[in-house]
Amino acid sequence: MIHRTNPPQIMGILNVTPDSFSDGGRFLAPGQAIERALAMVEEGAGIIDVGGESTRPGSAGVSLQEELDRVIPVVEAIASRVNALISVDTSKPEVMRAACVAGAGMINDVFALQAPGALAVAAGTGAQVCLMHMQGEPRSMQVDPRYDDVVAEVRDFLAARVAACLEAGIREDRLVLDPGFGFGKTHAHNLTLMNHLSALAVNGLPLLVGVSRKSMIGKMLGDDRPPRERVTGSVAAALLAAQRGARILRVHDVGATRDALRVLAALG
Ligand code: PT1
Repeated sequence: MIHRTNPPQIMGILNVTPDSFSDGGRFLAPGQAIERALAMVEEGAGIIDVGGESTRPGSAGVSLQEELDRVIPVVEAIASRVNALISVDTSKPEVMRAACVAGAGMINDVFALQAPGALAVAAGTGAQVCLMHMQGEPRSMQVDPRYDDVVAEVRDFLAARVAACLEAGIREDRLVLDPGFGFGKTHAHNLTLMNHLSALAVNGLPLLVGVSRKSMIGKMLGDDRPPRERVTGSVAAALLAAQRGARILRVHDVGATRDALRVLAALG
C-alpha cells in the first residue's frame, strides 16, 4: 500500500556502546554524543535513540551500573540541547526510569517489557513505548531461528504484549510496534516480514522498522560488505518500508534517509 500522508519519522541511532557493530564505539563520550545527536537532528531526525547495550546477534548483556553510566549522562546532556524526542533503547526497568527522569520520552525495548517490573515502570513514566519482537536472546538468537508462520507468530506476540501493556495501564496511544528485523530470524524470515508489514500493525498501531546496515542488507548486497558499505541498500529498504506503511524508521544514516523520503513524498 502506498501512503501519501505524512512522511514517517526518522529515529537516529545514537550508540553509546564500545562494541557497536556499525559505529565502532565512536560515540562514547557525552560531548561527542551531543555533537552526533545535534547533527542527526539537523539532518532530519525527530527521535534520537540512545542505547548502551548492544543487542546485535552474539552480544552479551551489560551490567545495570555499566548501562546507567553509559546512557544517563548522554540522555541528560542531549535532553536540554536537542529539539527531538529522546528514546532509550533498554530492557532494564531501572534504566527506563532513570532515562525518563533525565528527559527521555520514549522507551524502546527489544524485550517488549517482558523483564520483571518493566511494565509497571514504563506505565509510570508516561513515555511512548516501542514493543519489539525477538525470538530467543541476542547471544544465541541467530543459531537456529524457527517459525511455523513467522508473520502470524510475530503478530500474535505483539498482540499479547499490547494486551499486557493495556492491562498495566499503558494506553494504546503510547504504543509503537516493531517486527524486530534480525532478531531471531533467518534471511527468509526477514524478507517475509518485510513483505507482510501491514499485517503486523495490531489494532492499527504505528510500526517502527529497523533494518539499517543489518546483515539482511549485507545478504542482499553480497555478504562481504561491512556495515559501513550498506548505506545505500539500507536507504532503499527504509524507503520500501515507508511505502508499506512504516511510521518510524530507525537508521544510522539520517540525511540520506530524509532525502529518499523527500523524493518519495514528491513522486509517490
Ligand atoms: C530494531 C533494533 C533496535 N535493532 C528496535 N530497536 C537494534 N526497536 C537495536 C544484523 O543482523 O530493529 N528495532 N535496537 C540492533 N540490532 C541488530 C540486529 C543489529 C541484527 C544488527 C543485526 O546485522
